[in-house]
Amino acid sequence: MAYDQNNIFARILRGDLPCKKAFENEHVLAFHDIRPLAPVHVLVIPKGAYTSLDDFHEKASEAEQAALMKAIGQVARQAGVAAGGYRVIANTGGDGHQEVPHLHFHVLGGRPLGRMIGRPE
Ligand code: DGP
Repeated sequence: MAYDQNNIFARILRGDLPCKKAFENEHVLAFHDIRPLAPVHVLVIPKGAYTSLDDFHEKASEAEQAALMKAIGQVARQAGVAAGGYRVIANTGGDGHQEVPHLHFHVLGGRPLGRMIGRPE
């Protein structure tokens, strides 16, 4: 899938749309989800134009890949959920119900999150 330069997270990265920033470095931006599903719900994204995890693994540098992984841990610690536990989710593609076509990790915590996914109906 070609990268859509006008997806919402690309616009946030360009500064065209506001976000409530949680963390930033050279390769990564993290900000609070606009529709939080838990007391802590932060989205961690690479600054590079990658649609999905596959795209990221194929094209991103080692430095970008390491920075994203490290940032997820930093965000969890900074948000105060590292000790109590949290969940990291990367919805990917159609079956994964990915809404925004820019790679992002959801970091969720601050309450018991229940089982990973519901059973199919
Ligand atoms: P996903 O289904 O994994 O692609 O989830 C996309 C998430 O992005 C969803 O939880 C809501 C969030 N989101 C959508 N638009 C915006 C926005 O403009 N700002 C912020 N902060 N989050 C957004």
